[in-house]
Amino acid sequence: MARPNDLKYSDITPESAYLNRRQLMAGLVGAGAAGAGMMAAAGAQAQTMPDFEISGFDTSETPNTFEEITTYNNFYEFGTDKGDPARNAHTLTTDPWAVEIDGMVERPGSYDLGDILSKVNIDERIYRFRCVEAWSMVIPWNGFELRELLDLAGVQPSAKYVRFETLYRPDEMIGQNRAVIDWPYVEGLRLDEAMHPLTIMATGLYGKELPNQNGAPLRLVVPWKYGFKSIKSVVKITLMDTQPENTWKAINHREYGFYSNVNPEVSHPRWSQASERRIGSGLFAGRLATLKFNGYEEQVASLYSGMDLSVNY
Ligand SMILES: Nc1nc2c(c(=O)[nH]1)N[C@H]1C(S)=C(S)[C@@H](COP(=O)(O)O)O[C@H]1N2
Ligand SMILES: [Mo]
Repeated sequence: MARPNDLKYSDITPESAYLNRRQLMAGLVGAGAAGAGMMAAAGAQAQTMPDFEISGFDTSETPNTFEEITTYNNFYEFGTDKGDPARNAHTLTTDPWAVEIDGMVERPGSYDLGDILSKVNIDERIYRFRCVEAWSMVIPWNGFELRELLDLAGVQPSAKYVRFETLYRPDEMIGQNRAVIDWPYVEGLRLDEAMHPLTIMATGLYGKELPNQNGAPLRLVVPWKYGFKSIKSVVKITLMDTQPENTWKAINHREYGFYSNVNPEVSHPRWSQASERRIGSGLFAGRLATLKFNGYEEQVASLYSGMDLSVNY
């Protein structure tokens, strides 16, 4: 399937033209045998599953609208209601921006974002996105593989984990003036998860610059994990040999773990994870069956072979 490579900030694609292209591609896919595998995998839940396939990096599902993706958010630095980030995040200054990379790397230091962007390959990824709260979207990201950034810094052989930290700037992030969580928001990945080609640093949406409420100017996206792993507005990356703390696990380790892989078979202590509510009024909106590793089982299950996923949730 043809897909654009090296999409840059400057390659602005009007959303309507973009959707038409996507729908055309989805139509072409539908004419073939595609989708059968996913339908079979969904088994008894097939009736509630849209007919889609994940080909290469992209899902053929209709993306959520720009409006939906940018007005229904979790970004506690700007408030805890879903509409707060869209209302409040305009106060954030995202230029200049730099990422400090330290710990077990060959070339520690402050990496200017503009400089990073001149050295990596910006790509388009249409990913499924599943929040631990059991809502989901389909999001057309622009971004680059995290491993490209880690390679710029040169990961030392002793490193086993990657820690990420969000900006702490209460003057510009109104929610940080309340102790809702222990700021700054932090997250972590095992090194092999961080180096996986599905793991990206997003810099845009729909070919436009990433809106502040979605984690501008640079946010992690790990599509097979619950949304809270996808930390926003990253300013610091540390390579370590021990498992880093992550914010939601620190808040409540019984309810939120380090791995946080999407898994319909492992319930949250207060709700089932077997299904999800697709945001929006699109064709596939409504209650859908949740898929193991959020539909990316084929690509990532081998990372967890031999692990008990109900213990390592
Ligand atoms: N710094 C930071 N990153 C964050 C969050 C947050 O509150 N602060 N919320 C997380 C959660 S719970 C989700 S579901 C996603 C939401 O991303 P979206 O608003 O772009 O859909 O961001 C994640 N990253
Ligand atoms: Mo979330």
